[in-house]
Amino acid sequence: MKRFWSVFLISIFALVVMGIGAAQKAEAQLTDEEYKKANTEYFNRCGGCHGTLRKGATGPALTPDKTKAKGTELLAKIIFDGTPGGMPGWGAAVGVYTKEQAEQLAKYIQMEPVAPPEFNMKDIKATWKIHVPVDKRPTKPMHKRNWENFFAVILRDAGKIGIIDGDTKEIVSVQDSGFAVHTLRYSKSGRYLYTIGRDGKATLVDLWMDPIQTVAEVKTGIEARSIDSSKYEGRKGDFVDKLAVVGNYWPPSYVILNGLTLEPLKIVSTRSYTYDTKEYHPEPRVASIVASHIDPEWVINVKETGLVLLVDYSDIKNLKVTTIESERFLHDGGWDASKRYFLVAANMRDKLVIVDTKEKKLAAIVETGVKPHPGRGANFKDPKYGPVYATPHLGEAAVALVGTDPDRYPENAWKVVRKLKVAGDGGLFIKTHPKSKHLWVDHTLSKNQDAHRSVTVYDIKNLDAAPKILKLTDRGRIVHMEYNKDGDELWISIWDKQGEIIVFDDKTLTEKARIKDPRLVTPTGKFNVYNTRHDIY
Ligand code: DHE
Repeated sequence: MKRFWSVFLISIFALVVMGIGAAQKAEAQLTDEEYKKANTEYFNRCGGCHGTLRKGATGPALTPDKTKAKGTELLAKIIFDGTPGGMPGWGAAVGVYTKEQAEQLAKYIQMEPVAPPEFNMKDIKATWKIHVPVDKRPTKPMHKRNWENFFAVILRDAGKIGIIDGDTKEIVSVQDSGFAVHTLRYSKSGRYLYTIGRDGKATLVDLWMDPIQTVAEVKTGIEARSIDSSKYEGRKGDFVDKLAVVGNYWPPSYVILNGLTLEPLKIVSTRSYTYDTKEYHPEPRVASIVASHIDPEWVINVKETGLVLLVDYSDIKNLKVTTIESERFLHDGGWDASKRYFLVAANMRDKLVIVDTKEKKLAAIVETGVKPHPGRGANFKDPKYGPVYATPHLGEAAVALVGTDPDRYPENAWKVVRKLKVAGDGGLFIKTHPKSKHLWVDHTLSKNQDAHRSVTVYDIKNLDAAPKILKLTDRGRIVHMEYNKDGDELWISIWDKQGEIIVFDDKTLTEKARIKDPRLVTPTGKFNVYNTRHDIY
């Protein structure tokens, strides 16, 4: 009799669950196949802005209580055409969805969100592979190339990284990586390249080997965006190439790795409470990470809670973390020229947060404009206002210059001292170099085709003069700039299925070369070994 009741209750429970599932599907009218596809697309393209749990971040929440009120037709139109608030038109502008696919996603986001599974140490360890053990690696460079002037280029949709010799402009090597790699960093010595895919797969590439090889890999989570190495030298060089850290979007955490093997050493969850309203947040994602040069420390920015973590890696068993309350929606950022202050965008709050890593506290928060997006930003000396840090904006056609020298220019420190007009909104990246007199700005996500195919270039010595607008392509979008080691060439990507890299003579602003190769599939970020390793931007 007891057995009868348990079977009966389990059957009722199963019927209820199946009923809910069927009701959801019926309501949303998606076949199993369509649901699977929409689910994958959501995590690949939408989760970054709207959150893995659809609770919102850079983009608004997409929970059924919000989406059902809008209905399939309007949601599909938004997905296809984009919004003035900065969401790209995934059909009309970016061209990755048909109207039918936009409609399927519109139906999907009206259904209850499903949380992806957790990913514990056992799961991480199961993905860890050493391809070339440390003792089988060379102790000096095995080729004659000027490896400090290599550029590692993200070949986004190919799931690969291209290594280009900055002197000869040859593609020296193409290495497999995670899915749609997001950002790259180097080890302190510069010989190792760290890559991180959106799928949480990190790889380690040894630039000294001939041929260049991926020597280790590990998947630290299900979604990730950031990685960095231990850049503090220590008294005896104890931290050189020793550790790395990955910032996960899902599960919300950071994972500390052995810098030479990528062996996973420690996972730290970032689930906690928002800094202001003290509400529990189940998905506070790790956005940018930078490594300090003055302390054994990473600056780890937690998006949804608005907390900046200064993580001391000198003793990871007894981890010391300074938790700084700042502003919500922390995203991307970089050092000021002195590398004491870290500036990070709280993009949905239109602000830059400035952290003093020497005093280990918040220095200031400054409003700069609609959705600042600095990438790692750009540092130079404004002829009138002294040292400044510059950021473009996603939501307005302007660059803000913020004073960064509280000792010599206290009246300008942490204030917007100038705003420079650029050719479009949708700005993602900005770049200059200590040896250059130019400031380059892209407008990659502008809806205006002329703008997203151009760059704005200012003369730093004469910021009152009108900038030059250079139209560079008739297809794709212009994205991300990087200098060579000597600071006399500027490299820029044409982000297209068959992409190109344009090399400018930075002095004359004339084109020096166009790197074209069938392997240059959707090139996005480019990272010069010397400049990235020393945080020169
Ligand atoms: Fe990025 C940096 C997150 C969309 C290209 N991007 C970053 C960083 C974060 C981030 C947190 C800072 C990493 C660091 O410094 O440690 N990016 C996100 C997103 O969440 C978002 C909005 C949506 C998503 O789903 O990923 C997003 N990013 C994009 C793009 O669409 C871009 C243009 C192309 C792509 O890869 O899809 C893009 N993001 C980049 C690049 C950097 C970056 C090239 C590194 C710039 C640098 O110079 O450091």
